[in-house]
Amino acid sequence: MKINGSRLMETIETSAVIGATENGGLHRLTLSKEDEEMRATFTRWLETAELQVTVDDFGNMYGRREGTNPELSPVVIGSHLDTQPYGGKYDGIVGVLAALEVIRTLNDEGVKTERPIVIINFTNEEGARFAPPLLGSGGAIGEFSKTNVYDTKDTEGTRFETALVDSGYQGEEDDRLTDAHAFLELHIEQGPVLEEKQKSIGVVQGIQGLAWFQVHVKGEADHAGTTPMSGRKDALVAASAMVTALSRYGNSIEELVLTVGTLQVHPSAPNIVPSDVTFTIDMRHPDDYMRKGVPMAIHKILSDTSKNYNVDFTMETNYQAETIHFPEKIQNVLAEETDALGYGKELFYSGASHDAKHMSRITDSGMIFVPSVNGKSHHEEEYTSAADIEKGANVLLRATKRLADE
Ligand code: HGY
Ligand code: MN
Ligand code: MN
Ligand code: MN
Repeated sequence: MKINGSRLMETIETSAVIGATENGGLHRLTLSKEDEEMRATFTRWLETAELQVTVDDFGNMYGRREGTNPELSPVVIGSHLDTQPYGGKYDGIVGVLAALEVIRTLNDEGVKTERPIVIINFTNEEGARFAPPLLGSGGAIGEFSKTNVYDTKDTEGTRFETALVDSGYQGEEDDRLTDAHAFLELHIEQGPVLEEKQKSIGVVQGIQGLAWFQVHVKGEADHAGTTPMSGRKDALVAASAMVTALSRYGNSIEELVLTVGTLQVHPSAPNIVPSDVTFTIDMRHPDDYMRKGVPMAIHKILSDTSKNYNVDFTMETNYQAETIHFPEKIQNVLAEETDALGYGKELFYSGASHDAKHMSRITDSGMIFVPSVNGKSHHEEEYTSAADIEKGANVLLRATKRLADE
């Protein structure tokens, strides 16, 4: 039994029209008008595949296919349909639509599984509109509450709950996923490993830990024309020195990655010395012990720099997660099914974060990677070949069926 590759690619291409940018990417922020249209289309696809559709109180969408023994806990497969502001058309989307293709194939073949199968579209995985990232899966397992959700720069100041209600995807807390036999996520690698190793399948061993910080630099507004350079408390000059110092520090430590991805200036007028700057830091490293020391080093850099530029600053941690390790059992299932299909595989840890991290808190979880050309992602040029997507979906089909019959 194999999936229908052309049907899967046609479904992906249909989804890529919703929120399409002129450079072939996607602008489909979670719970935006574009996401609302994607969710409505996805609902139609779920219903056509005879799945029972539910939505929970974080807007996560579930499609359930009954098993011959409905008492057994389900095998859950899925990912996310929301994108970065200028993202690609495969990140997250491949995982959700390949899960749908698995159901379509089982339906076509008239194959029943013992366990139910549930497919999921998680809300706000990207964290590009609301923070923290992986919000839907964190909410589904009760790790995040809606009170600690905050807007990032890309919203018109909409609150998460308002966006949920306005989009029509404010579901019920009782409809959260509470129990699963296993969770599998097919995802593009978003990095260079599979391409370098010339392999089509990644069996993911785990996900590196990370932390998100928000820094607020406090200077003093002044007239650009009358204030001498020497006496200024220029928050933007200070923040620029901080960002450069952080980049130097990130470069000095093996495997550490530090990214300042957003920066806002206030009052942001051409003839006013900036009084306030806020910026975010995304910090990642695979070693939990090593990662623990980094925030202190970052704080020292900010503190020394603030003194040199005569400004104040605050630094808040608004998200952090340990490195997680997927269970051998699931890695073995994925490796054996990949071998049975005759595909080349590589086992390694994920640099990017995924909803499977949260799902691994409640059930045996695992991930299948397919190659990203040039390792590019979170970019409109993101590309994975149809052949590799089809291979990933075939591994997902076989592993799902095997776990649903155990
Ligand atoms: O940021 C991440 O790692 C994920 O791709 N959103
Ligand atoms: Mn993703
Ligand atoms: Mn992403
Ligand atoms: Mn993900």
